[in-house]
Amino acid sequence: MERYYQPEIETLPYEKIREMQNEKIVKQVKHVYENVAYYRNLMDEKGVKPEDIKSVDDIKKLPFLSKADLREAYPYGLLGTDLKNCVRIQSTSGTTGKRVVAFYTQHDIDLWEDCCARAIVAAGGTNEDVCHVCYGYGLFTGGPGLNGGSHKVGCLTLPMSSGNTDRQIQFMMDLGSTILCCTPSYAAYIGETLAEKGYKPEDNKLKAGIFGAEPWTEEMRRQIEKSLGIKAYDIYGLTETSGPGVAFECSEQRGMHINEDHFYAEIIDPETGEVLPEGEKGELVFTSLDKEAFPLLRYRTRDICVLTREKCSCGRTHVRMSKPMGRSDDMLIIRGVNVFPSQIETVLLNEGYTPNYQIVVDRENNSDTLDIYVELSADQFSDKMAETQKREKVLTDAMRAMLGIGPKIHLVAPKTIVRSEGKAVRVIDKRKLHD
Ligand code: DLL
Repeated sequence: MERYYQPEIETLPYEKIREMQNEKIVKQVKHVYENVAYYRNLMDEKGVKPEDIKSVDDIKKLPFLSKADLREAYPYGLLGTDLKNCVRIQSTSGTTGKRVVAFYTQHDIDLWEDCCARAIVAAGGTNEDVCHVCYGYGLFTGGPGLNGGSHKVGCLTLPMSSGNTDRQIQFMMDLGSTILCCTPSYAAYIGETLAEKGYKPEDNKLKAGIFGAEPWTEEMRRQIEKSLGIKAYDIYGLTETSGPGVAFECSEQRGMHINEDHFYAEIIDPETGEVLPEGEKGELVFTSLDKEAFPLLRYRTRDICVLTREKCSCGRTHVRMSKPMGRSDDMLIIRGVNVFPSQIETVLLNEGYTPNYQIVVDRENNSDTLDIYVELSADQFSDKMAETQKREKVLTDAMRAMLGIGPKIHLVAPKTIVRSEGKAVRVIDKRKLHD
């Protein structure tokens, strides 16, 4: 039996969701126009007044916001309410340029935690669960978001934060964690470490994992599910819209339901900005319908995906987004060919390798180079040169078939690629350093 955290909203017929969105958007645009000078200027420049927005169909008249706007308006320029009404900030994990700082009123935190609670219940969570949160706590939204959602569901919450894998495992085994929340790359690392310590998948009490914050493939999902003996659910979100829980997977595991009562989603052509019809691939754009402190309208996420309104067997009526196929700015253009790191991950896992790899792109003699470092497991490792060369050749051919270009494969010894405790850094693009 499918369970919901807020069944009256999660299974609301689409027409009713639409009515709710229409009411909220009128109020929200007025709120932003009156309180956020930065956005008011953008609307004035475009000649749009709050009265022009009568329903979500009119959202397309509004100007976009991008990361560049957030930088320009940093830190307070997009604040939608008096600072005295704000109770929290969170910030992006970005390492370059100015970080994004998002503000929250108590109302904003409540709605965000509700979204996370919906995700936990969709993964089978109840007040009998032990929810082990090892997303980072602090400025990153992962830990605080899932922590709040877990409290709302009534789970026993373990606020582990990331790192110290031995301690994670000790608590997990001693306290009988049943739901694991972390990045997929960290989940894979926990699985690997459990196996090294001699535990079998059935030795732990975990039943589900809620993994997101970075791209991961279906092959990675299967690998994690096997190594931990769980069902692995995807969760999506970004600091700019609140954090994790903007969208989450249900038992069907075919796309993530977007919490449409709070976030209106559009797919646009990233080049022209034109809104694309349902089912077409493009850049995901969000309008927050009822956030008070950081009410972004038409925020361009740079995440590329597809939306579908096809009926879902779980009974939820909210639109589903496909797994983001990498950010538009993550896509590598190598010798003129578009390469997504996820394609590389798919080939590696299908060919029986571990998810420990690193992609290095560089430029030599005016031509791009693509090197993929792939770690061998202990049983794959061989000190016979001929055997390693043969493996490298097979993998190079499989990559060429998928990518359209041939990379240089380097098979490296077990435990030589650094493990990630948060978002994994898979790609090093050295061309950016030379430019
Ligand atoms: O990563 C929020 C989050 C925390 C989501 C925990 C899920 C779980 P940011 O650090 O602002 O926020 O990064 C947001 O991460 O635009 C995507 O490119 C990427 N991302 C987030 N979730 C997924 C996912 C958090 N499930 C950026 N699949 C987003 C692929 C994801 N990419």
